[in-house]
Amino acid sequence: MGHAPVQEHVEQAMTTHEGLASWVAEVAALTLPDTIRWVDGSAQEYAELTDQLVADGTLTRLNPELFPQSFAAFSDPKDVARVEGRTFICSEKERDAGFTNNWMEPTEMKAILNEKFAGSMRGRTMYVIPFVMGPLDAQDPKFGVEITDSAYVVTSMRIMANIGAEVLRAIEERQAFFVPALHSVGAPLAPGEKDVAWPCNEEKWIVHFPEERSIFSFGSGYGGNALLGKKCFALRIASVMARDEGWLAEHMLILKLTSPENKDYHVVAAFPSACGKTNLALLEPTIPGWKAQTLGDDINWMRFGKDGELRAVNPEAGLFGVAPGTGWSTNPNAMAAIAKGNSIFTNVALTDDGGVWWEGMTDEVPAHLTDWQGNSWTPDSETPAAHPNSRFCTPIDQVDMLSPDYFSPEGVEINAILFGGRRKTTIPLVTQARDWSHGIFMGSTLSSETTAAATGAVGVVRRDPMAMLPFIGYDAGDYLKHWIDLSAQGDQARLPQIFLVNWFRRNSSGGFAWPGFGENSRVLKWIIERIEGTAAAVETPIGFVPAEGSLDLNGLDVAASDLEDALKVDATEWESELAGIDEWYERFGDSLPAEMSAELSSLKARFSA
Ligand code: GTP
Ligand code: SPV
Ligand code: MN
Repeated sequence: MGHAPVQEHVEQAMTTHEGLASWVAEVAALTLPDTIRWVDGSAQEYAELTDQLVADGTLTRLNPELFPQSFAAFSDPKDVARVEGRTFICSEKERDAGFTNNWMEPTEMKAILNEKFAGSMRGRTMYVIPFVMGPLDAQDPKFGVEITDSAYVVTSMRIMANIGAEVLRAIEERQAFFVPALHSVGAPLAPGEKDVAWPCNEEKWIVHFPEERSIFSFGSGYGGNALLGKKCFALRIASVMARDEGWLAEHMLILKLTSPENKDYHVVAAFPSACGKTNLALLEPTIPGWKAQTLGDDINWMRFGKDGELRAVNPEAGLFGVAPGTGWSTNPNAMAAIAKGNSIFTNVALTDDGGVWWEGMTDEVPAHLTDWQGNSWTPDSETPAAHPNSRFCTPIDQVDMLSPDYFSPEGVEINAILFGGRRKTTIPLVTQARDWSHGIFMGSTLSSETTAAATGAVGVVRRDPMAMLPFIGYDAGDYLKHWIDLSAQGDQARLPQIFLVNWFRRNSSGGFAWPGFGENSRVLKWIIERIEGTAAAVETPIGFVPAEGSLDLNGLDVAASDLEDALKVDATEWESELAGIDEWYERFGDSLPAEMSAELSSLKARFSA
């Protein structure tokens, strides 16, 4: 196959942005696709691509009476999650990637990537997707262009980001900088070779060059590895931009709360992958008089406003949520958004009437399903019907409780920052930090049991600073220092209060000590009342915890022993926790900010006092 047809297509679709035109030509010459298609983002194009994916067997069209305009995809069983071990930050200096990232010398990595991408799109269409993360009318919109050989990626990107012709025009008009993000499933087709439903490669490379702000992803079609606007751009590359430009790119939800007194508050929360962000973001409060609206469920870009207030925007346009556990009783707002259709499900189970199902969707388990691997499934089957990391991909504007401020390029002022993890022991339901510096310490020592969102062991406790362990695009110590230094830009009196939460502590019989989900509104109420100075708290070595009677438990049916299990600060548990923190901080070496080691010393001193 020669290059001539490719060149022809490039010339036809030539953009007036020279950098983009030459990058597209360069990628085409390397990857050798059959055709190039510039993605315009239209509904017609989406219909055409989904039709084609259905014909190819990648997508299954769902029963439109149950899920209008919705599809299910089933991945290769070896391509179901992010691959942290295959993810690299290739900064010029190894030191700048830090101990939390895999690193390789950039020219060495480029040589490997050149070899991997050479001819990798043979027999396929190369799609060019202009996109913007966050509002197009932002002061400094963050543009990207993803090149991919996967139509599944194109259709998913259309849900997750603002893509297409209008964005391309904006890039051209400004001759704007864009993050080049190259993706290939790494499965070239020989002439006449029949494609598989989910092409991918055994070998995966998810690579970031932070100084040139570029992304290369090879071998996987799974969300976090392939929808490059999301984790690769909006967290890893954006965290580096944020360091250089004085803002924050965080793995956080954004939630608006209105009190019975009609006062508005905004809360952001950083929980590791599959630890409850989407659920808290779409909270349905169980306590009377409180209202919740969402602004975002996964990624939050924050900067200080002109009055020293911390402001947040969500750069995404969709939800890429964990399906299992999402049900009408636990998360009715997500279910209602999904029920409107226009969604792509990945690795869920199919019902016999052409709908989808996953563990926890309904209390009643269907008598028969087709599981995510295409096998007949009954409640007696020994494996889950849906993969534990199965996902729904749904436009965020289908969420009824979406705050109108989601669309505001200025974002919203933040009153509270929550850090949280999935811990069976040790970490109480809620703890208020003593002050800002102590709050950053809480974030820096955040820990959680690993989940199915990344490949590898599940249920192992690991430190996950600010829930950003897999997403910090530079040295982790520098990242903590950036949090500390940046706050000097803010009005100190307006800095958000910081809290540590844990919905996942277990009782003595191994069950969840706290009911969670909508009942988490009770914890949010206490948090707001702490900000207002009206809720009582007890000072402990680790911070302020609810005083007896200060947490609103009206109408909640929870055993006193469970409550105690959820709330207690246990000195023995903390003894091993302190040892864990010691070990964690040692790994930072010289790059641990002095402020953080001072916080650890004070914590130890408070325990010995
Ligand atoms: P990512 O999209 O991977 O970043 O995850 P996330 O943080 O948005 O997690 P999500 O809200 O999707 O929750 C992951 C899992 O935790 C789901 O199975 C939920 O049902 C479960 N979960 C969420 N909130 C709670 C809670 O308050 N209590 C309990 N017990 N489980 C919860
Ligand atoms: C996560 O793993 O934190 C996710 C899903 O939000 S993914 O976008 O696939 O990374
Ligand atoms: Mn996430």
